[in-house]
Amino acid sequence: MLISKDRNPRSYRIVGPQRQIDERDTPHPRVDRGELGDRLRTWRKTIGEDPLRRILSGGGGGDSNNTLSNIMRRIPEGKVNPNKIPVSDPAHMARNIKEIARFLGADVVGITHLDQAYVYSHRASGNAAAGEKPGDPIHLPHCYAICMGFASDYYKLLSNNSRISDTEYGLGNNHTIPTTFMLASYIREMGYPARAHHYGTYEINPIPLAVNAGLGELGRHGMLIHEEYGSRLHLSVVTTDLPLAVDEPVDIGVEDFCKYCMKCARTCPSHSIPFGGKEVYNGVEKYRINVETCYKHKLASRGQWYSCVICVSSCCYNKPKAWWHTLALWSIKKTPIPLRPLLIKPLLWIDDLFWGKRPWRHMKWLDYDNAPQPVTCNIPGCQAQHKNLQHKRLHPKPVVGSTVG
Ligand code: B12
Ligand code: SF4
Ligand code: SF4
Repeated sequence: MLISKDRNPRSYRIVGPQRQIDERDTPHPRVDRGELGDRLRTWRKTIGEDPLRRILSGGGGGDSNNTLSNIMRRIPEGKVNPNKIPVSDPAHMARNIKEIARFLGADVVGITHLDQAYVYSHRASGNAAAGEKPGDPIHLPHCYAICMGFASDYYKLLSNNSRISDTEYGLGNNHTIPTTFMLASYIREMGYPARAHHYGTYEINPIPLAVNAGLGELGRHGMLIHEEYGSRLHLSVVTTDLPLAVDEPVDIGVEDFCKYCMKCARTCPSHSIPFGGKEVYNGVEKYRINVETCYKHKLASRGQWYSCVICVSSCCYNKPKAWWHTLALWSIKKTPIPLRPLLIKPLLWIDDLFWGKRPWRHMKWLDYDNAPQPVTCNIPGCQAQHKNLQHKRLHPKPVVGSTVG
């Protein structure tokens, strides 16, 4: 059991000891073992009829050497250069490292202490070239976590759920790989140990680390929300012993917004996002989605898409870069916390008015077109008249104050 150093972020609270999570108990390995049902296990193995999907995420039918993340899972990390560059000013080094991370491709960067509570206890998959086997205990004694975010295109995600939003989401995952790999290599060449945690391989949970590093706050939908990019931000981390000054968590009003907004909960097609308050799980009080129903919603795609991104697109923080978005965020941050609801309620009304209660756009790109299609049911013998997959009644929003914790 580990006691985390409380950094007082507003979007979560440490209320007890935390145990490290075994990566084998996280959702993908559980699905691969069939614990969420045979249909989902088969789906994960066989989906992949689109070539873009196959290069971006792997999947059945493709050559794994055509998928960057699969290749990266098989290579060992480079050696640490024996000639260590001395660091006399960790704050100066932190500024340099952030500049390099941005130069190498990250959109946002923050640094925090590596809290062992967010390091997996055991690995789920092996890497023979690095001498790592599935089930091996993870030993990651580094002091710092350099957390990076890679933004996706706002409009492509608005085509949710479609092949277009899939490719944008898949590309974002892949964008994390080269930058994270190069930053870890750079630090090793400076003479300090460093490990890259990206879409190809993780030994840590990036979300709590990114919250602690000040990249944003944890939203009701369970993801990190950044003030400019919302949650259309893919996360990666480099852990290291290079001496660095750390950042503080930020307050961008997510805690207050999520109490009243609930747009993600209203639009989630699988009812996986809570309307109610936070809950305590593994020593942390935070919002918690129903991971199983969210994962199983993939079966509803009937081959038309792969990754649901509705909660990302719905979130009011997820907007294209514009002066009015910056102004709204600035006003929230400057308003004293007790007065924020007075500002949030009109902002939510404006959000629904201009961006819709269920943000979505018709889009054509390459030969893809996300216009609603009549659904062809793939359940043998099914006679039901299915509506198209975009058509959905919103879940009613409960009366504010009755269930919010
Ligand atoms: C398995 C997985 C999935 C599964 C299960 C969903 C889930 N939320 O766990 C499926 C395939 C359904 C999925 C869906 C999605 N995912 Co996903 N997923 C992962 C993965 C690989 C592991 C997550 C995990 O272990 N969950 C199991 C347990 C830990 O979940 P939990 O107890 O509910 O805790 C969640 C949060 O509360 C938080 N958390 C856990 N402990 C603590 C402690 C503290 C203090 C805090 C603050 C937070 C925190 O992390 C968990 C992940 O959401 C991570 C990458 C990674 N290595 O972590 C990406 C990741 C969480 N997914 C991501 C995204 C973008 C998505 C989707 C939008 C796209 C998609 N369809 O694939 C949806 C959004 C669903 C949602 N609302 O969360 C991003 C989130 C980025 C962000 N800005 O926060 C991640 C980080 C990948 C990345 N590299 O960027 N995902
Ligand atoms: S990814 Fe889709 S199904 Fe999962 S929580 Fe978000 S909106 Fe709901
Ligand atoms: S949609 Fe609203 S409730 Fe959901 S995470 Fe975003 S701000 Fe919070």
